[in-house]
Amino acid sequence: MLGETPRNRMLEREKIPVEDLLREIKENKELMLKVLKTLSESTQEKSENSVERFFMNLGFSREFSLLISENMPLQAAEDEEAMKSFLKRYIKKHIHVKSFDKYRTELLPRVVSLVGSTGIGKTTTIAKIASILHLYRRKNVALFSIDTYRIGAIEQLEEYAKILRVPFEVIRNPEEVAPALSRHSSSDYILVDTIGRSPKDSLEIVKLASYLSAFPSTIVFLTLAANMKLVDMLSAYERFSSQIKISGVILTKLDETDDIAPALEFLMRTGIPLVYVTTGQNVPNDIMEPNVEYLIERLNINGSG
Ligand SMILES: Nc1nc2c(ncn2[C@@H]2O[C@H](COP(=O)(O)OP(=O)(O)OP(=O)(O)O)[C@@H](O)[C@H]2O)c(=O)[nH]1
Ligand SMILES: [Mg+2]
Repeated sequence: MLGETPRNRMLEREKIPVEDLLREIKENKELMLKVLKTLSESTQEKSENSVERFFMNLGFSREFSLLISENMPLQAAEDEEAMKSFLKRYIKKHIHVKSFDKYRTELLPRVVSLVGSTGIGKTTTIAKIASILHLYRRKNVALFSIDTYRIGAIEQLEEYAKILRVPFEVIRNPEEVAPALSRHSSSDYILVDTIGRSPKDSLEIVKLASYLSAFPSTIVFLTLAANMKLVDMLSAYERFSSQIKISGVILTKLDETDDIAPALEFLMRTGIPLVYVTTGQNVPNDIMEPNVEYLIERLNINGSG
């Protein structure tokens, strides 16, 4: 007990038990730790967001941008140059390119078919590939057209066949495949164009699959246009590959878009090899074997800053 001075009386009144004091200190400490934790989380989130945003600004989806960000080492997030070189390495690692010649079949002639949505550039691309094989590489090529609708929409390929002076066949039902093949058994390549209406029509794809399975062996390439939306590319791949084994992708109309991120994202997400890209309407010039460096250049990473 303190002596009875006014000051001591005041201190006596304010006297706080030690336990209370300790509890208060503990509570303050916990509060401080909480504040610090929130502060550090929000700084981290902010930097994650800006990394994610960087990839989204290049045209990748939010989901994929997040995936790339998560795969990026922390040091790379520190400056934009490091992010750019990480992205280039990531694309090079995840996009597979396979040249047309690397697709081999046990049986000859080698049969290659193109499938894909309407108006995507299948017939034009077949004509380009036929020109490369026939005119430049002196291969024997025959062109087949699978006409699932018997609507006679075959003139375009027939015209190309005439120009190239290569044989042309129309397959109007699966039973016609075997005799047509035997008529062209001495060919090196048979390129098969497919005609359909809406690829959204799953019956149409089933029907197409029944024609393609009448070939003892065929390599099927899915044709997609670079200006398609990612969701449409993914759904075309899903729908076609549910019925038909897809061995690679041909990306058309690269000249028609400045935004090639969806196409690159499609290739990285599916892991399916890219066989050719086409860059215009001219037959046979506007086609090239894909070069990932060129695709990265087209992504315009350096101009995005
Ligand atoms: N800009 C551009 N146009 C292309 C390219 N490839 C094809 N086209 C054009 O796209 C249009 C459709 O091409 P087609 O080859 O007829 O397409 P398809 O897939 O055979 O179409 P359907 O047989 O109707 O399903 C034509 O006008 C072609 O000239 C390309 O790489 N770039
Ligand atoms: Mg066509």
